[in-house]
Amino acid sequence: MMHSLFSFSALAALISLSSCDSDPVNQVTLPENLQISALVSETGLAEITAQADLTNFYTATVWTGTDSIQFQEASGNFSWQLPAPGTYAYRVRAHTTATDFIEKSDSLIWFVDTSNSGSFPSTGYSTPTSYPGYTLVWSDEFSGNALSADWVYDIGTGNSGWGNNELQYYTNQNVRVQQGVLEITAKKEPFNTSQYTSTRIKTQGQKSWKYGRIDIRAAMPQGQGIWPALWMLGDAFSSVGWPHCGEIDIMEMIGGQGNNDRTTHGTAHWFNNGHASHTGSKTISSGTLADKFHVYSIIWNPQSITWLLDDQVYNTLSITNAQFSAFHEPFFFIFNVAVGGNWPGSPNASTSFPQSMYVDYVRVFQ
Ligand SMILES: [Ca+2]
Repeated sequence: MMHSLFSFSALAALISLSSCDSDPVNQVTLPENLQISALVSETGLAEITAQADLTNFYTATVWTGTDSIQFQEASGNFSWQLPAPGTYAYRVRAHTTATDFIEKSDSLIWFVDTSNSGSFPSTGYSTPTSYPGYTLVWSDEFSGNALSADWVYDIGTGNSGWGNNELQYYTNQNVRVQQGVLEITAKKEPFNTSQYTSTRIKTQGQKSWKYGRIDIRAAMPQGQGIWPALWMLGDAFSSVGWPHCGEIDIMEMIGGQGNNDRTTHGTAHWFNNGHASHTGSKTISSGTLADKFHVYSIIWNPQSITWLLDDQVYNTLSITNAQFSAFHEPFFFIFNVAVGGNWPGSPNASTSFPQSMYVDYVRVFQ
């Protein structure tokens, strides 16, 4: 998609003063009616077009941080490959001579639309439907066109943004099941007192499990302030609260640049004279966790919880000590996409909305 940028900036005309007003040979005829426009392709090729009357040639300056690049063309047509997505100030001058000109300024914006709503990856890692020594005791392959009765919703903003000062309002509308996948979408749209909406589903009161191998094949959203999570809480949450009930985060991602969009965090939270936690993380070598499906797994047994990304172990917690009693009770699933909050921070201008998390399947083997 091409993005058209038209200048509305004020004309800044610089008039070269003659040294002697009475000398007719020093009178300067300046260009008139300078119009500038620019297009930036989705690959970052910037094309600036300038036109003015009474002009002999044009110069353009594009700023890249503290550096600038100058161009001169008789035609008024400039093209340049921008080095990276972002916003670049530029200025065009229409000249009669090198020192006699009028000018206008505007910005080149190379915007990369990373919104992934309605479009999930066709490739990625996958895992088998059976393992030696295990029985598949429950799964959701999301092969219908609606959520099954195993899932219910958390609605609203929770207490203090679900305890994390998250920004989204959870509705039962930002979710769909189609083409074999569950899609949960974070949108930038005002709703009640929130500026974002999303959905959080859970099996609380419907289905819960103690121990097993759990595989979740999913493709992530991405971007600063986007916080998808595939996780579990102990059934005791409703009676003893958090963190006494225990929490197992099979996958959390804190979206954003650098390694954020390519790192999964696997964490356990529990109570041990206060909140205790244990985290491990795994960063893929290239791309982001949105590019392909990956399988986020735990192997949870009476001895330990082990976290895997695409069958590669990256974190283990021994749970045999008495402080880990919560992890020897049933847990239910929660799948959600949060926006903002204490851990990721807020979205910024680089964050594309809407952003969707796709889940191809969740399987519990015991
Ligand atoms: Ca599926």
